[in-house]
Amino acid sequence: MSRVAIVTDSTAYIPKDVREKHHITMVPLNVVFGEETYQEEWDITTEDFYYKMKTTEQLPTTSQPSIGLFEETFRELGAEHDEIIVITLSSGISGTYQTATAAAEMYDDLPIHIFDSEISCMIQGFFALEAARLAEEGRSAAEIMTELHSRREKTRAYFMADDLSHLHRGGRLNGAQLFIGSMLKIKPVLHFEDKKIVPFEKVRTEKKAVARMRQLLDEDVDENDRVLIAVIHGNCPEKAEPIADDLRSRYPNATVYISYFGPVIGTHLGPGSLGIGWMHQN
Ligand code: MYR
Repeated sequence: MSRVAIVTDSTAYIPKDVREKHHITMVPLNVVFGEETYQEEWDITTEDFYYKMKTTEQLPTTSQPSIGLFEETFRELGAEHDEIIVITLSSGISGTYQTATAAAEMYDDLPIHIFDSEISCMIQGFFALEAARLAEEGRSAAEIMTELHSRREKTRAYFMADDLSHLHRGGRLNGAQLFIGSMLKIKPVLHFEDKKIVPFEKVRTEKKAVARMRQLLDEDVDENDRVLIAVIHGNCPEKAEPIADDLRSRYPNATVYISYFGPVIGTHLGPGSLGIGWMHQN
């Protein structure tokens, strides 16, 4: 039986106890305030990050994990596994996928497969949890990779930023150049297209953006579907909780999680952001 190790990066925001339970290894990205670099979760909590963002004049930036950190992780896991699968945030918004690929090419002791989730946050986490479940069943890395590719077709996420200037400043908003002046004043619904973030629809208020995201979910998910849903927030659980409660009663066979935009993603979305993402399970 093949022993497959599952690795994901910190932007999946899978809580530590859940990762430990499912033997998922996490490699952190970095958030940088001035001269200080913090590996998220290891050196800075989400709570401290949002406090710092509010109280520090200089806004943060982010960077991918070093190639050395991936190599070290592969070496450690290589001692007890036959293959490794790494699940990264979208290669269209971060160099993490490329760095993991370069590290894998330099390490030839065992096969390493890199999966581009083409998304991020808890939705990326759903891929890691699914991979871990299959690895626990004894499935090979090739079988797990096939399943992950098929799941990617059944995965959606929409989100909005309370203040779009963070995404604009970090250069992660595509296809909006012509509209950016007017867009900064509204709350467009965003999504991923070809691995990049693009506006999905221009909506004027947060209330309408949330209603639109709900409607998109309703259109794609039938009442009795088995589906994983995440309601994700940037330091505003009070906005996410009622949405999640409502979804739990509307979709009895769904598993609905409340998750968060941690430091790295929070740098680009800012506080007050909201997202809804889902993955069909059959
Ligand atoms: C890096 O510096 O490599 C990390 C860059 C991260 C960019 C994040 C942009 C926002 C992503 C929002 C994802 C929402 C998923 C529901």
